[in-house]
Amino acid sequence: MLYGISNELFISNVQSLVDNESEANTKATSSFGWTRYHNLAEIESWLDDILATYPDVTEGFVVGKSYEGRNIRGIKISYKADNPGVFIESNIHSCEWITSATATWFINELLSSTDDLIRDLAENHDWYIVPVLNVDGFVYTHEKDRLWRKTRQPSSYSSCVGVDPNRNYDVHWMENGGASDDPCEWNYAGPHPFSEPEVKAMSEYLGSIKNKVNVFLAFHSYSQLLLAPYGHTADETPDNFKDMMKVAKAYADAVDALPYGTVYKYGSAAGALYRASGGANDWAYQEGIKISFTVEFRDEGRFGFLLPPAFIIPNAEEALSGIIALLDECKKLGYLHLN
Ligand code: 0X9
Ligand code: ZN
Ligand code: ZN
Repeated sequence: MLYGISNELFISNVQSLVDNESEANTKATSSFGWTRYHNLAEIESWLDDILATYPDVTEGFVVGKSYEGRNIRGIKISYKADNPGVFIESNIHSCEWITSATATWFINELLSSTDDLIRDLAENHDWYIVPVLNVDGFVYTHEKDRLWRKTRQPSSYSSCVGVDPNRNYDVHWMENGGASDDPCEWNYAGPHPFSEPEVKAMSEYLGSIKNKVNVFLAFHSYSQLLLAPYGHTADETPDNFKDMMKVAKAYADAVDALPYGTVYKYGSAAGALYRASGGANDWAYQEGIKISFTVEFRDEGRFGFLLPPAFIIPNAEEALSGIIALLDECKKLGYLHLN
């Protein structure tokens, strides 16, 4: 999204959106589903249920601990040996609730759908999914400030709290004005690369399995974009950028074929959005994962981060169709080989 500007342009009364959202949340029953947004405790107990229901094909993992000491949890889904791997990082920006709602719906589909295409998708890839990476920020968005984006680690020299974790990876860190060195800014890169325990833990976890991962997707909102490397400059593109654009087009076309009329655009992060250094998908690419995207979900700014819960399932269906098409194209282009 276009930080600040589009918020003001499209959302004239953010508080009323926040109020509507929490009203929808209190009316709902306690059971898990995708008609409202859930807090971290609900997501974790749902994850426990899933792991208990599908013990033969799932495995819980812990990426590491957050600054405030919470576990960052993930799920691996594997139906057989020697599958290509797909890693999904979600909710690194804590206000982007649609990302974890989509990730949990997606996990549920992989495990419970009887549709042939989805069974193929589930059973012929190994899935590593982290529904909520920025756990401290996520709790903060539920309890204190709905639009909080950053981590919750205090600064040693400012009263402003938190770092933009998607500027904190050790990849062209702080280059070309792709992040801020001001702790009070929304895109503060942190005092040094990997200063945030969540980001450091993610890099170590992903680093430890990177040889098994062929595709990396970072779920974000909003703007309806697929963003390839790089974020720090538009003057340079990865050597397989053309392939990545084919893969992105396949995703966008698949979304376009659904009846919702949602349009996805694609390009490099710096080219199609803005300069943003130190991002997760650039880091994953640098580590050798050749298909590596930021996916910016709905919408285009009308609701922004406050996407009403009625859009969770449509958005998730778009992600599912998009990912099926994306992996299909990856396979055609030879990216789903074992390393
Ligand atoms: O600014 C970001 O981190 C992402 N947009 S968001 O509105 N969700 O904050 C875009 C990240 C683009 N990817 C890279 N810079 N690698
Ligand atoms: Zn550099
Ligand atoms: Zn984001």
